[in-house]
Amino acid sequence: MALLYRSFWIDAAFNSLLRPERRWKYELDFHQTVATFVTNPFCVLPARAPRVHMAFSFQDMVEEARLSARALMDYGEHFFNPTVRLGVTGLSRAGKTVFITALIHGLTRGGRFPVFEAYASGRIARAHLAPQPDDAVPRFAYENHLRALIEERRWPNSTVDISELRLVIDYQRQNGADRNLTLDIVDYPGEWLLDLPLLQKSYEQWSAESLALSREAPRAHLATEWHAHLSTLKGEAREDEQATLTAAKLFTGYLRACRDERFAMSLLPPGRFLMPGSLADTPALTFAPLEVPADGQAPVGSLWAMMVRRFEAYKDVVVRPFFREHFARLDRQIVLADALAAFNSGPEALHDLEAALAGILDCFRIGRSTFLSSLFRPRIDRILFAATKADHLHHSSHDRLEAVLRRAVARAATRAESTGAEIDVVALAAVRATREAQVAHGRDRLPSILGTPTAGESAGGEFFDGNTEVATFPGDLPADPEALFNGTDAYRGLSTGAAEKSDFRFLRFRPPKLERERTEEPALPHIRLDRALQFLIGDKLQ
Ligand SMILES: Nc1nc2c(ncn2[C@@H]2O[C@H](COP(=O)(O)OP(=O)(O)O)[C@@H](O)[C@H]2O)c(=O)[nH]1
Ligand SMILES: [Mg+2]
Repeated sequence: MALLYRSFWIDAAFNSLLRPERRWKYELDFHQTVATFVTNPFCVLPARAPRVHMAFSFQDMVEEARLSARALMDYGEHFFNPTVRLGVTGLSRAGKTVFITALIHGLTRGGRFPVFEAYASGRIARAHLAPQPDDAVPRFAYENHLRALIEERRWPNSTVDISELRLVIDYQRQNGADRNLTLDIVDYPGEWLLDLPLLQKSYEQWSAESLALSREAPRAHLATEWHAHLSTLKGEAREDEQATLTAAKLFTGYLRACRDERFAMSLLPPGRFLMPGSLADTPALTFAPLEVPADGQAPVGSLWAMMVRRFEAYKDVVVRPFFREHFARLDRQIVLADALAAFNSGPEALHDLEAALAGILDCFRIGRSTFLSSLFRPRIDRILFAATKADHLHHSSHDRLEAVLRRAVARAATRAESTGAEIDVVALAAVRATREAQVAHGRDRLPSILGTPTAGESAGGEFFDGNTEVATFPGDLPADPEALFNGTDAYRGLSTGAAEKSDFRFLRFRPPKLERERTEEPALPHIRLDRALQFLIGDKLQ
């Protein structure tokens, strides 16, 4: 049975709730949104792709030598100063910047973390920022992000590069001894992580997989223009810069369209095509798939050979340095996922998210199987998957959101058992933008959330000004996550409607209004951020 969920808006003090014309502005049928999986639209996932182990090449030997030098340097530093490198990743807009800002603010300014044991029991004397340690990595702009959140009540500007910040935690061990723990927090785009599987693929394999994926719904529709151009290309033809430029441009356009909010696809390698930074327009970012035999050999001087060369350059210039300089040095990892955006978009986006999470988990295995010595292995021994923005749901649904993510990660996690890492799942909101209330409707009491939609948001034809508080009844997630993955109702999500008619199931709320008590900086409210902290660093503070 489909349940009707409705939202309606109120003035600041609930008054207009009582005015009948303001009620039931629009309907949300969340139940249908999520119980919609008809088929499995995936036939080509990174996790299922044939696993080719690279021959141990000269390239690998050079790479190992570099890694070992790096590892020794890190070890020396670690010896005098126990350090945990915490990787924070997730696709663009997953909530990395907000998560790190809230985490640092909470630890340095007295946040409420009852489940973070060392903190709650008073063993943490203080936490403070220290100079950013890596000379070539931008510093995480904590102060700017915090000012945006607290003083301007707006979300921080989006960032597309890696950044890093060092936090030192002075604490007392359980046996009473005073210690300090250095926590290096590294914020890097999840898109880069999804590039790691390319290290194990040939150009021909990558081409075949990308093409197969682009022929699935809803991608096929978005790829029409690129496919039309592709059909004019012959891999054996002479190399041709202009044809390559056009192919790369159309291919990038297709990737960008997939990432659009309405489709919310997650699996879009090569990641740097969508965030090129200083590499924009370089040959390493100017290539595209071709229709060539997966086990074939490119003729010398051909278009195909040119694509192969550039694909290999992408690995050399982009993927390997990321692996060596960043990924291989992490100790702990949190992977943030905006599962609600995927629900919002429809079933394909959820399956895509599942595939992307599988791809991410594969990275940890790839690291282990590719490089031989234990010195060079990624040392990550705990991975936390977190569904962000849980404040869009009533607390009665938080466990269910967690269950959905757990279900999405489960398959990949069983395959990835050999990673040797402990894996957990949490639904959290790093910054809680909503409050909860029971709103009476006739005899029913609806578990609702209250928040201020950002200016320009609309629902049911109503546009919000950024100052009006709204009560919405976001609906429940299904009690059994299986219903979500095997459901037969055919809700198609945002991806089927025209962009301007999109029925967003979740409003964007402004960050919360905080009351300053005397001069003290107020703590940012959160949901389960302390549980994440306990899992990620709790054991290092014993
Ligand atoms: N309500 C709510 N929104 C959030 C939260 N975290 C992130 N967001 C929203 O998600 C957007 C992207 O977050 P951001 O941290 O910039 O993502 P990043 O690209 O992964 O760094 C923000 O602009 C907010 O609109 C949260 O805890 N609660
Ligand atoms: Mg960011």
